[in-house]
Amino acid sequence: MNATQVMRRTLGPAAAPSRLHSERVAAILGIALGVAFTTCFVTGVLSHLIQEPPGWFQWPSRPAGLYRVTQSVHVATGLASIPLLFAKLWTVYPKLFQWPPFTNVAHLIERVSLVPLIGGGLFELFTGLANINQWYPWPFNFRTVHFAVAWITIGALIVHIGAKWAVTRSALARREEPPTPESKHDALDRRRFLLGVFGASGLVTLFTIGQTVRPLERLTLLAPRRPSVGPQGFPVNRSAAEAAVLELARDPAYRLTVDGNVRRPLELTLDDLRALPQHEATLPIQCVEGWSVSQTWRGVRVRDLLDMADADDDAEARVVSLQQRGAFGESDLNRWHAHDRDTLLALEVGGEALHIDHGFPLRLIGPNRPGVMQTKWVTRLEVV
Ligand SMILES: Nc1nc2c(c(=O)[nH]1)N[C@H]1C(S)=C(S)[C@@H](COP(=O)(O)O)O[C@H]1N2
Ligand SMILES: [Mo]
Repeated sequence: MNATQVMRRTLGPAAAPSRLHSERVAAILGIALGVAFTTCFVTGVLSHLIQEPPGWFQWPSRPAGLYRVTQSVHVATGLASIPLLFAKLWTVYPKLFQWPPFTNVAHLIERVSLVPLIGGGLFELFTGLANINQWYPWPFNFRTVHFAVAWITIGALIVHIGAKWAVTRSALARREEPPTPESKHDALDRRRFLLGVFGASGLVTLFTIGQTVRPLERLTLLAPRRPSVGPQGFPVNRSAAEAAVLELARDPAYRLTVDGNVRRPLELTLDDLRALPQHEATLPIQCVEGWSVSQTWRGVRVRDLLDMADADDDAEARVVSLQQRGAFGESDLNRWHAHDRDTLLALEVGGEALHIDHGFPLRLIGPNRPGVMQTKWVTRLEVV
């Protein structure tokens, strides 16, 4: 084959329909994408439920590292899907412009469902990628819209799988006809193409997963965060300056208030807090954006404070930050989280007082929670 032929084979579907655009390649990529999207969807819905629990849902505080796994899988499967989705679109795009556009009603429905499927898939991957880079080039709330479009995309995916089930099965089951030199060549091309695509997907994973798998940190070439870079050796999601709490956090008049539905409200200075029994726990921060890091924290157990304030045994609590604006200024502790032995209002990390960017004077840290619910600069524990 000369160079022009190679070009035509790879770029010119209209000229000579390349075998790379074959049903078999489309089917294999489709299965990989189906698995990745479904995994990403399930872990994403879970993360959403944890952050905005409906009445029937209570996320447990154990196992302590479970959310670290599910959210790392969410971000990793999303990132790995990017090369898969583009390869799939490239494989099928001659069919997207076929004429006539549909032949019967079932075919029409199948084709119409491609709009939310492709549009939704591209939208989810783009907004997710922008979010982990903390780039918000849109006017809407990321999580609400990312969640809504996930349902649209997965709905369209189910329709698509239903419509393509038979084609996929026969494309995968088809026995090779007696090989000619030409067909052997095509098979080799297809195999190389698929290897390239899965290789790209694997490399994306390898070069980003170090943001959460510590031994691979040095390979973190594509992820925005490295788990050992930041004050006290780990990342900061939002600094004290960005949250506009520098003065409040250093104010000698700082107090922790424990109030709400309690029989003995408390007001504690920093020295009061330091004089209480201290407890140590090694727990991860798992940011929803994909990075995570485990640290050893020391501070006062939330359940001890609830006992001191004489709250009910199954009390739930809201943790409130000094931070006035922005969405992360408070978080809720359900029954399990409020009473877990390792849910702390921490004063120290790694044997030092908290850096102000990590939440000095006091931060929440508890097992099995999204990073965004590990509230920093805590000033109030309101029993609800
Ligand atoms: N008050 C307040 N607490 C907060 C945040 C915030 O913006 N404001 N960010 C949260 C997020 S998204 C994460 S991942 C963790 C990160 O903690 P770190 O900055 O100490 O690493 O803090 C959480 N606590
Ligand atoms: Mo986060």
